[in-house]
Amino acid sequence: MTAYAVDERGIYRGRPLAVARPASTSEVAAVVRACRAHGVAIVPQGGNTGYCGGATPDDGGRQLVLSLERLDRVLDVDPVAATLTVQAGVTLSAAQQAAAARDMLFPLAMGSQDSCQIGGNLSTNAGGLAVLRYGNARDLALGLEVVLPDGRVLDELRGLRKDNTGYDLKQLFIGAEGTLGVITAATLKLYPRVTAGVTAFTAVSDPAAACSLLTRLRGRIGDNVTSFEYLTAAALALVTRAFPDLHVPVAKDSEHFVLLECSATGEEGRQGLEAALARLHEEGLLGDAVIAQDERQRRALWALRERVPAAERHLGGSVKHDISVSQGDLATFLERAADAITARWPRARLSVYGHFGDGNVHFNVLAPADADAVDFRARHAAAISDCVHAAASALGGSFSAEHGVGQLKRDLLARYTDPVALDLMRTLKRALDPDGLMNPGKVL
Ligand code: 2HG
Ligand code: ZN
Repeated sequence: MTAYAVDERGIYRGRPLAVARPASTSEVAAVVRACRAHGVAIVPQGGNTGYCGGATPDDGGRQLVLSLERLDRVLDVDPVAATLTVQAGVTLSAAQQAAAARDMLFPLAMGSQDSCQIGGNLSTNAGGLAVLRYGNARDLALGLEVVLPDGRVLDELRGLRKDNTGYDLKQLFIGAEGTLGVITAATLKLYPRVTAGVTAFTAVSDPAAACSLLTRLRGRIGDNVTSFEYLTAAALALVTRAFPDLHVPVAKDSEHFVLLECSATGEEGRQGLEAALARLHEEGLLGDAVIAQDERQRRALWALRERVPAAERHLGGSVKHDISVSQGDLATFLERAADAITARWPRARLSVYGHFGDGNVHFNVLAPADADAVDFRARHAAAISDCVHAAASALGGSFSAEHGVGQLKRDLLARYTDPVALDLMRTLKRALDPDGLMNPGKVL
């Protein structure tokens, strides 16, 4: 059971009573009913790639892990309705491939896509690398099938684009991290496949310049800006140190960089996208920049961004943050958070990067180069996170923009959430799960 008992980051080590691996919705319902009859708590688990311990049982030996991995069938791809219906255990990359096989795009994308599963993506309302254009997992869900805490099945597996019949119940389960029921299948939105793309890597003078670049670019090509990722020189330096085969292709003396991707569908083509970038270059908004000329170069540019988490791990790990503020406040947040951290931990190393276009950055803090990383985190992680979260909160931001709450950030939810909202969440939890058996100790 070891693989199901430990979380991705190795922060939580649970002791499950057992692991159930049902292969159908009715088997999931049977497991839930049996657990209810015996007062056994259930911890739903997808690909187990979460960062907040949301899918890890406690160490009491009384919680059952309910793995969705055998619900791994693609049920339907409908290019006319532009929908994809999959069971919860289908991996994100298998869902993408099922769409591509019918010449369509399922746009959710993230580093963990070969392991993470659709059920987990929805349960955590996952974000990733193309939120700017296509939204979070929540925005891509049209219908859900859910096993409720009492063992009944809520069958709302429909692909309707318009449906105003009362409460939108599926939204309750998206982002609930398995605390209100178990998502067993979903009908998701598809998009026309991308026919041309331009990927560029550019130096920018500062975060405010990155913000202007994004605004101007969107003014020119609108939603065709698919990704807009920010990286500090320090984050890049971690990557090139951990992966010496990777190289920064532009002004190496710059402190700030942007990886941006624009994509077109239909006949629009690459030329329009390149022309927009050329224009911004003439206007001085793009600094020293490169444009990928082929898929190999595109992959190399993306590797610089996607491998930051692996580089952090490689160099001893980091105190991770996943904050968001409104786009216009990002530059202020970055400045204030960096000031707050360096004032108290002048030798700590910052690894700052992320989904700039979504107002979401990972403001990660590494131990000083000569310190023991594990010991540093044990002693300082809580105080460091307090500083970072306070900076986000002061700007009306969120302490968890994409990784969810789980057990890691449960107390933060209680601290930072409006009391009325928190009370409403607890009311919903009690109403749907009066015995408190669905993923207890997570979120609330
Ligand atoms: C990413 O954007 C992920 O790469 C992981 O959300 C961020 O490891 C992190 O801090
Ligand atoms: Zn991220």
